[in-house]
Amino acid sequence: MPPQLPSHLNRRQALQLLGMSGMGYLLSSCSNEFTAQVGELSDPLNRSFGELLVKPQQLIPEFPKSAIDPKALIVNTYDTTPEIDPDRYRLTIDGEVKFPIELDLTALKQIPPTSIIMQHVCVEGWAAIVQWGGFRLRDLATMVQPKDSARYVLFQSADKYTESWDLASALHPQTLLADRMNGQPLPAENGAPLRLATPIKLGYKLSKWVTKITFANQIPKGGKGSWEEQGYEWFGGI
Ligand SMILES: Nc1nc2c(c(=O)[nH]1)N[C@H]1C(S)=C(S)[C@@H](COP(=O)(O)O)O[C@H]1N2
Ligand SMILES: [Mo]
Repeated sequence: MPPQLPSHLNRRQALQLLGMSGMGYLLSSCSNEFTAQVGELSDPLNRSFGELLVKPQQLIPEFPKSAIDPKALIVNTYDTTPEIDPDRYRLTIDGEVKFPIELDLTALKQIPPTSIIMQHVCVEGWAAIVQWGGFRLRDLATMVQPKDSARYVLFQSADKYTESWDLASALHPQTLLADRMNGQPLPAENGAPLRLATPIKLGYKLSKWVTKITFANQIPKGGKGSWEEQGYEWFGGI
């Protein structure tokens, strides 16, 4: 795939958007709509990006560094580990967003880094405490500015694995796109160059080798997720 330039924004403009605070975003684009709804309680699934960005979300307590158990994490892959050339890797973000974009790893590395020590829980009966390093998915969302119509986030992976999430979970401050594991670069079998990590969802929701993120109004037929389409519960919350 030849490198493609972002369609609406150049990389610098897109990254500059990251400097914009959540409040700045609201004041600039949807203050009236938001203030009209302040105080109203509604199903988180019905909330827009602008509302969710400022809505306080409960944080899951982190584990101490001493709890990390590198041997407990079992590689659990649906098919095989895909081969990804980091120089040719691009992450596409599209769908119901104002600024669809395609970013290479150099651009992605400019997003402010963070990390979390959390428990990874696989429904197949194992769990592991892992430290994931990367950046917040909400920072990437701020760059592309999901439209009010965006309610779900769809993830595509290089191994054809698919996932679909509710917008609130995707924007949770502890939901990361990770490129580091236990203080080291993320190994290929664990999802390099980029995988999902969050303490609020089960292991099967945490796509490895993410190549495309689509903000959507609906989940397409057959698009709930690789395991969900075979009967796993969709929300996959912990
Ligand atoms: N792309 C992709 N992501 C995936 C999977 C997969 O097969 N393909 N397996 C899922 C499951 S069931 C689990 S438990 C975790 C396992 O992550 P790990 O292999 O890093 O332990 O990845 C999840 N993400
Ligand atoms: Mo799993």
